[in-house]
Amino acid sequence: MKTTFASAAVLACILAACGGQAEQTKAANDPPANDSARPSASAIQVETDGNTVIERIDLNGDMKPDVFKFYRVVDAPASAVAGEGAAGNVKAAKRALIRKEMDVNFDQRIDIVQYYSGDPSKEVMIREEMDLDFDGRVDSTRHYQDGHVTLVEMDLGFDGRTDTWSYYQLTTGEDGKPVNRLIERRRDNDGDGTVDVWEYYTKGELTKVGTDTNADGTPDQFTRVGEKR
Ligand SMILES: [Ca+2]
Ligand SMILES: [Ca+2]
Ligand SMILES: [Ca+2]
Ligand SMILES: [Ca+2]
Repeated sequence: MKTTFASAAVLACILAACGGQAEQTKAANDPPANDSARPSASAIQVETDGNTVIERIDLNGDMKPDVFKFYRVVDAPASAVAGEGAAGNVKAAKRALIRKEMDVNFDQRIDIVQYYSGDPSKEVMIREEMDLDFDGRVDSTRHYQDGHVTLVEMDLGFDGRTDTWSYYQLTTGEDGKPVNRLIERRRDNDGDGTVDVWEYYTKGELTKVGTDTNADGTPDQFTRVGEKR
């Protein structure tokens, strides 16, 4: 739990330092202007490999890249693909972010991988994998749809096996505004790879717990909880 909290703090810090994805994309194309918050031009290396553009960004100034961004080139003018004068009057190649890899604790090992889908400047994250305890194994996978998280898979036991699945649903709140809420959480408490406990949430609160007493993989006994009214 301590590790998780620490890495979350590091993560928040890095994300803030990175800025939005639009700003990053822009920073690579623009001359190093007056914005000192951005990584300097020398901190960003751009490489073209076939139809993919790879951007390497050094955030902590040790000359080793910590963020890797992979783009799919869309309708590229020949000059831009060849890496010649994307500046000036030549229109730069359109490119769509497809993957972003981050080393948030600067140990040269990737800790966060984000996957994107969509056309240039309309990219949306579809999945995010995180190694929360920096041992090289993914502990959390978040799945997104239309910008909202739908499922979070967690390895809270940090043994390399998913033990917690949280399902979310976009719904309308009491104030009429859209709200993305936890609706169900499944847990594998004994770590054998199968779910033992099903938690059901209503309006974000735990209302029912199901357990599997005959080991057939589905809940058969239910307990209502938190009945206040
Ligand atoms: Ca670095
Ligand atoms: Ca790392
Ligand atoms: Ca891990
Ligand atoms: Ca189990």
